[in-house]
Amino acid sequence: MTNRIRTLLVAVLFLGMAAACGSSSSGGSTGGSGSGSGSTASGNTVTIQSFQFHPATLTVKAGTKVTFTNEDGTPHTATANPGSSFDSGSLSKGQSFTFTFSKPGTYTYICNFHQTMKGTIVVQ
Ligand SMILES: [Cu+2]
Repeated sequence: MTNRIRTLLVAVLFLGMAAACGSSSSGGSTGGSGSGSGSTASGNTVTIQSFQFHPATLTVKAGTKVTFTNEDGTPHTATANPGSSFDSGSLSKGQSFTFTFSKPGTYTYICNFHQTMKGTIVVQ
């Protein structure tokens, strides 16, 4: 009886250690390969999806027209914050807003409805 319990305990401990090792190693490998699809990108479009701006940081050259498109069923905005350089107003699903960034600088913006949504446009 006692031996059986001890065997069970050892088995449980062993399984627990194996599980811990497995999860830590797989987490490390996904972190490494995931860097390729980082949130910084070039181009001239920002997609609003799943309550996030994609890419979170977009780098463009001065004079670039940037288009923000909402793909969520929920209305969102792209609103300069701090500052008042641009404001898309409420964008329903499928609607987009285009703004020309003519002056170099770093423009941070939020969604007025969900102020935890943050994005950055870097104008070079
Ligand atoms: Cu929003």
